[in-house]
Amino acid sequence: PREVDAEALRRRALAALLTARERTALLTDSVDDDELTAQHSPLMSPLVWDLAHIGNQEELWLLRGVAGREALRPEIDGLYDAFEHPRATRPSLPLLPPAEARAYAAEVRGRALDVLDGTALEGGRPLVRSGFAFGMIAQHEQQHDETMLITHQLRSGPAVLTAPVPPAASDTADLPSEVLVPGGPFTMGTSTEPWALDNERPAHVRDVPGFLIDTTPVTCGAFQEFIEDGGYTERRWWAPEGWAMVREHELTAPLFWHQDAGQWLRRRFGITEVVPAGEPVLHVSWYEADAFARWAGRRLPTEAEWEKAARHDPASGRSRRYPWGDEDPAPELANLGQRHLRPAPAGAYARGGSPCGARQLIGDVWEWTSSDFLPYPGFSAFPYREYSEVFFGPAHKVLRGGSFAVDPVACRGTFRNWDLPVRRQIFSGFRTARDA
Ligand code: AVJ
Ligand code: FE
Repeated sequence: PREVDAEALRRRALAALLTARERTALLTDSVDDDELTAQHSPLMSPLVWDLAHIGNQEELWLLRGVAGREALRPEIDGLYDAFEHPRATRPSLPLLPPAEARAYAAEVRGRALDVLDGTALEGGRPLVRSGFAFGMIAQHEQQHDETMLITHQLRSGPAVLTAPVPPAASDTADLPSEVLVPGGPFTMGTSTEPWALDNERPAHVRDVPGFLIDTTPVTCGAFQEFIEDGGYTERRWWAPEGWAMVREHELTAPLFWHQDAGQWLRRRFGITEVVPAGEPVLHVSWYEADAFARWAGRRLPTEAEWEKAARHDPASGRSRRYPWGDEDPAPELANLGQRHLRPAPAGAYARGGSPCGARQLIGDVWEWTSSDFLPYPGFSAFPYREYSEVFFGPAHKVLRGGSFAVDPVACRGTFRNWDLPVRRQIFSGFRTARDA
């Protein structure tokens, strides 16, 4: 059985790497070289930077770090170091042109697959045990694929990406607007998920007092009520920094929305459409989510509340890998993997619901929580401080659950994302909560 397990691990790692590269190819082959090297927003890198950065991280972390191979192109390391060059400055760097960036990423990948072939994944060094290093590389690439999809959303010009519409809401007749999660301890984080990143570890018990949480993410329709009730013009709903942001940038609605003849429209991957009232709201900052919640007489859930709603099974007392159980995500359970280029309507994915009755905790939109990004008790940076540790602190807020744009390999009940509270180009939404 040990050999079978090792073979299964290898297949899983290989599949994750291939899936990621297919997505990267789609996102970078769907625009011409001019668009690959252009900067579509000062918030984002040129797509060609992401492409070579994916290859460079794979070279640094896997080829040099794990396999001890000699550097392929050490002279480009600095160009693709995210800490050395802020995004806004990347277009002015002497980046590899598109053909070279593609060839470099492909060369690195060929060698990485050789390393995968020749490495024992069972037992062994912590870095390669259960294929962790390969899983981490696949997750890193998929995270950049989500970043590149954000760049696609920010680019102007006609649509180049298409996807089928997501499933409709179902079995919503008796769906309550909020569900109760009774107070008591639950297990947060994981010590067993093989590809969990350092910030998700270790598993630890948290006592969470009872609370109620929205059954689904907050919809565009609900957010329009906030707007129409003067949400963006009344200081009392806003955190001071949020109010300053509203005033400075004259915000009146989520990013990509505009009004025409009294109707709210939005731009989504190159098309303009009526804002769909029943769909989870997207492209809101933490400050907008926080203000909406205050206006609604509610609050954002804490990160621990979110995870308890998503994972705690009161029948067994244990925490599930996902809201629906321990099985990996599938198309009927959650909207992930860029299969659809938008969230599904609130109330979709009845089969993906959690034990407390909440839906769409995984997939559709990243959900802002009220919590700062902080280490769990017993945290230790692995394998590099730069993945999570340098971002801990009050500057970053935690987002949970993953969006339609994130691949299943980089999304699970314990997965933690973080960003600045002003960010709204990301695929972010939220749900609200209140004390029981
Ligand atoms: C976890 C999404 C915040 O994009 O900055 C990519 C992921 N880390 N390359 C980011 C990441 C290094 C990270 N987030
Ligand atoms: Fe990166």
